[in-house]
Amino acid sequence: MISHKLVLIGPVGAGKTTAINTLSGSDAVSTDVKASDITGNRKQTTTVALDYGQLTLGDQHHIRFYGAPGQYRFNFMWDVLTSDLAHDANKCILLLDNTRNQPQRDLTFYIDEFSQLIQRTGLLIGVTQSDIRSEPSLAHYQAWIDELGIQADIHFFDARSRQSVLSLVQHALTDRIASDCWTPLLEQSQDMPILASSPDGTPQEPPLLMVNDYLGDKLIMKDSIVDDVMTIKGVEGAVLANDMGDVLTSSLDDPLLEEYIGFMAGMIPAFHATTQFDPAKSILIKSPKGSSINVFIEEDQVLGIIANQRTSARMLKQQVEDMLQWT
Ligand SMILES: Nc1nc2c(ncn2[C@@H]2O[C@H](COP(=O)(O)OP(=O)(O)OP(=O)(O)O)[C@@H](O)[C@H]2O)c(=O)[nH]1
Ligand SMILES: [Mg+2]
Repeated sequence: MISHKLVLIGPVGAGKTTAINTLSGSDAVSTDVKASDITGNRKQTTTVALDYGQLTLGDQHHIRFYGAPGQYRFNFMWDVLTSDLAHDANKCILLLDNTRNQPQRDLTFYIDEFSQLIQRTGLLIGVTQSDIRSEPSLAHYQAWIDELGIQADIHFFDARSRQSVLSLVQHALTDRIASDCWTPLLEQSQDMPILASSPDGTPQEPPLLMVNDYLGDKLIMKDSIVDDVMTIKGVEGAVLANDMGDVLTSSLDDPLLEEYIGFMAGMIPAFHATTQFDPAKSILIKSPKGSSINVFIEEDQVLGIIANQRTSARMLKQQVEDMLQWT
């Protein structure tokens, strides 16, 4: 029996747990808990440790699947997966969700976070939810990976359909498993219905999903982001301002700090106009009180977050981006 290992990575809701569950059924091990954060807008559960599943092809091939949690706050498991459990993986599969606001940012973020693993294994990209929103297209994804100088095949697929997941896995192991080994499994799964239950087997209510039109790289922050951000552990205050430096919404009771963030927001367009640098996307400053000020810039909006120093800017940014999905 020849063993193969695949690692599934990608953002919250991309379908890592669903894909492994679709393949392995009741044998799959998942560590999902009820989503208590913004993820709950999209689906009932989220992975906190990892997913595990396996598949056997006749008496020749045994495939193990490891799924990472999507949320950055559980990224200690990313290290465990890449340096231990799945350090000898044969391929890394990046799953993306076509209904998220910024699939390109997701793509860049996960390729960067898992760059060492990807260098060893190569990369395959599977994009779910294209039945809900067809844009961005495969051509968009191709252009983005070309820009990153990465080689990867890209496929739309549905993590709830066994046949669809099997053909993705077949692509991932195309240089290791002959295509005729897949025929019996693919034929058996032809008439299988789309999976409609959550990883623990309970029937799943389809979430009422509001999907925005695809806006390219534009991201719009609503006033409610300030209240949402305040629920993140380690966050002490948040301010939404425009690029003129006007404070739009704030949770701060420190007018000086508010003014300071507004001032920085107002500086940004002038800074772009007078330098040849690319527009800054984020700025991190240590505040006089020993916390850090994280400023995220989105076109004509600026979100300032005061957080304690143990909170990493990278984690904050990803959690904020998750909060801007599916609202
Ligand atoms: N409409 C549609 N739904 C899909 C498709 N693929 C997966 N889903 C649904 O999308 C959701 C994916 O959720 P999970 O599998 O928990 O996502 P995950 O990647 O494990 O997320 P985290 O563990 O939170 O990082 C489930 O509700 C699936 O039923 C697809 O192609 N189309
Ligand atoms: Mg999961």
